[in-house]
Amino acid sequence: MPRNPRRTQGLHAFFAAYPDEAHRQFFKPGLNRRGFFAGAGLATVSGLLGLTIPYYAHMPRGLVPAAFADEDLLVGKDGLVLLNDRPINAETPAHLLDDAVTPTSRHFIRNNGIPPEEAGAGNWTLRVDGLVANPMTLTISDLQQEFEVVTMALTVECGGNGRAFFNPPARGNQWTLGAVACSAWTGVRLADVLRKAAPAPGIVYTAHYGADTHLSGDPDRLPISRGVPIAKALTDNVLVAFAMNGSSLHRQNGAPLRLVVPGWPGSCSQKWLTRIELRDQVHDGPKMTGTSYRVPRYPVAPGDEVPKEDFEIIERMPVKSLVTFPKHDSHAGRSVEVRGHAWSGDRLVETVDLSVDFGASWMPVELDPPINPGAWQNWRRTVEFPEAGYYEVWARATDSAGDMQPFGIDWNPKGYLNNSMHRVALRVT
Ligand SMILES: Nc1nc2c(c(=O)[nH]1)N[C@H]1C(S)=C(S)[C@@H](COP(=O)(O)O)O[C@H]1N2
Ligand SMILES: [Mo]
Repeated sequence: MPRNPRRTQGLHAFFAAYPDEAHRQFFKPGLNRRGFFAGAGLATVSGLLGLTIPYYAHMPRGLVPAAFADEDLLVGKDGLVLLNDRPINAETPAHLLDDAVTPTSRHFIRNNGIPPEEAGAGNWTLRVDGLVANPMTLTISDLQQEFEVVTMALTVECGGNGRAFFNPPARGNQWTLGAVACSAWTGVRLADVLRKAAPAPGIVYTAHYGADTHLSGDPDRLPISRGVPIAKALTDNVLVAFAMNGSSLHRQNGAPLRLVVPGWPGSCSQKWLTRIELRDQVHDGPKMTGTSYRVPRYPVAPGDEVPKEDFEIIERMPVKSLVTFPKHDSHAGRSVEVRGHAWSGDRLVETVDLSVDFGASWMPVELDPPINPGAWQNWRRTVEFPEAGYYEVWARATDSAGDMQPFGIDWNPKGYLNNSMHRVALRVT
């Protein structure tokens, strides 16, 4: 039993593992006879709040006090909205994604299980095995010494980003817009690592394994283990990354080692990466099969039941854009620089158009090329509003294959791939 749970394992994990003890330690009456906080040096809730808790006896066992609900979980994050605390899932409001390259503090968190304890990079190893002539176990310094180290800004978007807008609703984290980011990742190319392992002929798929644990606590169950077709794995912007925006990875974003597979569902980018296995068949790990990260092969109507065998694995993420300025539902003058980002799986975005008259007319923006392949594209345009009033700014990207963002959602049962247009309300004064 840790004596100071806030230092050793975090409030939430402590409450989950030892609800009675957490309750006893945290909710005992705060002040002793002499007016000091009681608790023999333990951080009681009363002590932390500087207040007694008159109704402490009624606090349900195992419930983390709301005053601390976000604080402990989102250390090192800035302005993220917590969607779930077990596992931790938090998204970034669109206006906080305004930077060309996403700072670590604004990179969303999508966990399927419980991250490993804070791990030093020193002892971490990556095993590369399966159907290879030269299986390897590499430390992070082996990776740094044996392969070229590169830094690239790479877009990672959760397959379920936008799920909150599905109607009928789809189960799962109710992401709105902010399960996407484009941080600068430093690491080595997965292709270089795999080539050194000498894949056997007939390899078709990778399988990725991480050190996080299943919510059930069962050590034999993995929370998630996904893979990608070998051709994707050999693309030269797929990285085994040990740094993010010039520092070590954030603990919740996979420290000390993760994959970054830009343009494909974020689930391909295994965090806390410990092993990559090469296979002569499609991977069948947790969240690869059934309906996970899959969509029907054909368009379906909301509410349709779709047989499991008609689902296919999501590969590239669809064309999409985000307005990061102005902030949704804000006030502005008559002249506004509207800006944001656009991306489309492994394709280029060719145009982004804006409408401020509910789609009656569209105007092109100034659109940058990606700063490297796999980065989102930044765009901007100054918009003049004819008079004061309520407006909506709509943004619509079109990619190199002619795919354009839809106005409405292409509905699917699990709520993936919502790339409908972003609409921002604006009060022009
Ligand atoms: N080991 C492990 N890797 C993982 C996950 C996870 O739960 N465990 N979640 C995946 C999913 S679904 C997404 S969208 C991305 C999110 O990366 P982030 O949390 O760094 O934003 O990580 C992926 N990698
Ligand atoms: Mo995801």
